[in-house]
Amino acid sequence: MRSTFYAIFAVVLLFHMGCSPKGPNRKDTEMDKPNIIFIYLDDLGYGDLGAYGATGIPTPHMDALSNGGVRFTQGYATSATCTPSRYGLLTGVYPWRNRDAKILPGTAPMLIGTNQMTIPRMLKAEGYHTAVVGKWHLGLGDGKVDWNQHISPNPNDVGFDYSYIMAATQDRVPTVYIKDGKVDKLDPQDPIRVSYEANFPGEPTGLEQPELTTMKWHHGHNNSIVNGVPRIGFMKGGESAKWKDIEMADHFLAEAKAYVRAHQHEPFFLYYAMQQPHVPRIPHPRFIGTTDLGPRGDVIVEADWCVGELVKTLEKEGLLENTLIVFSSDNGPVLNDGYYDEAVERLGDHQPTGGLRGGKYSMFEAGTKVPFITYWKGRIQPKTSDALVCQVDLFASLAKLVGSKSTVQDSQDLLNVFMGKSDQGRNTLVLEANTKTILRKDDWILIPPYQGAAVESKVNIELGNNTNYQLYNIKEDIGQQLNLAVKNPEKLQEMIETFEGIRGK
Ligand code: NG6
Ligand code: CA
Repeated sequence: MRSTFYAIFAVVLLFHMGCSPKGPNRKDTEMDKPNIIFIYLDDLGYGDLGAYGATGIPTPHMDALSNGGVRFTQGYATSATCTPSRYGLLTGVYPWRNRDAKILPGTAPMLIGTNQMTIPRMLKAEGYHTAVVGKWHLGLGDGKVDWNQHISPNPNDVGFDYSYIMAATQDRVPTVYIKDGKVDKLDPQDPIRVSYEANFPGEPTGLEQPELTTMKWHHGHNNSIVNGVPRIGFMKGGESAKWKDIEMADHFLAEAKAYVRAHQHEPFFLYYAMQQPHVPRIPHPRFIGTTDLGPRGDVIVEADWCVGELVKTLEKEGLLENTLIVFSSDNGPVLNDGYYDEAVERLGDHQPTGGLRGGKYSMFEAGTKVPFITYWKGRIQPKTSDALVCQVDLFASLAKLVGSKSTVQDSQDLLNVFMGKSDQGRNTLVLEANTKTILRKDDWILIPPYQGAAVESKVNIELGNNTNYQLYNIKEDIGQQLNLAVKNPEKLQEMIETFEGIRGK
């Protein structure tokens, strides 16, 4: 009796002191400032995980987020390629407003303005600690980077308190990790040099010495060879700093877990930007053969395992009920993206696009419609939502969640939709692929006339170029097979006007 009394007394006292008995280090009021984690995959397609219909790739951990959260069927990246999508995600501004928002080389300058509002900057002002771990690909420095010095600007100059990144992509030099603006584990006696113009004399390349490669290039990807893999761009030196591709997943995961553990006593934002299943697809050996699909399937299983490990860490630290997880991908899927890795040959009946038309780089649906899940244990009730949502909306929605007054140009507050309390998403959305823009409005898609190849033959993806207007009703025709532009001139006119109203003529 006596001990029960004391226990109740202690709990009441804790509440009065503003402490939750569950998490003694986080005040109750901070439930309004949950930790926020973006798990962002690279080139993961709409149909690549079980929760979105895949049967050939086991993704139990991603599926668990989906089954316990809101699974969006109409969730979009802003763009069909990486750099613009990441720009839209972090700034809440459509990437087509920034003409430099294109796939960047590893030496490109920082794309986000150092005075520009970003999600981490907004959250920082609300008391969050903020970090990015993984793929950056938004440019670094001023275009004249000396990779042996502190690089500025870096992610820490656009709102992140901590950054542990690769500069661009796994297939681009420099193939090193960069921690808070400095190349990690660099030996000053062996300086790094990087160029996207010319090779450094005497350095082997995939083009000239293919016998030194263990992964064969199909198109592009024939410059410097690192770990047997020919890359885009030239690099010399920096041996001790070079990453090991097979360890990359474990390496970023360890960083992400350490960050969560270290910052659990304050609200934190972690942008966990994973590298899978972008090329070169190199799983840790323990994942080889976990699917019948070859490396592309195996790295998705590896990514799924990482997601599971991160969630387990949150659970173990008692943080799962106080953490909002947003899961998505930067653009749609591609099979052969420049290396021979059996992605095409071993596909079987797996459909990375989930039956959508196009793929990465494409104006068709598979370019930008991606898996999109919000998960918050105890706060978000499981459901499937057909609401139209875009990654560009996370800024305004999270600002609403944490009580920030900051606004940015294109982001809409869809917090209730992301929390599963409403199905009232956007009405219109302008999407981008290789600087070309299209309109989604309600169930309709307008692709204006564009010059260019119908199919990008190297990757075997339909790009959506056509010299005529294309109009699709994707509710009735999810695969975009029926162009209704001629049949439905009123709708076409309405769409053109809306598009020009947003985009400008
Ligand atoms: C392309 C690369 C492709 C990939 C892509 C960027 C060639 C021929 N192709 O230019 O392999 O790296 O850029 O992908 O070099 S993204 O997901 O980062 O946008
Ligand atoms: Ca990508």
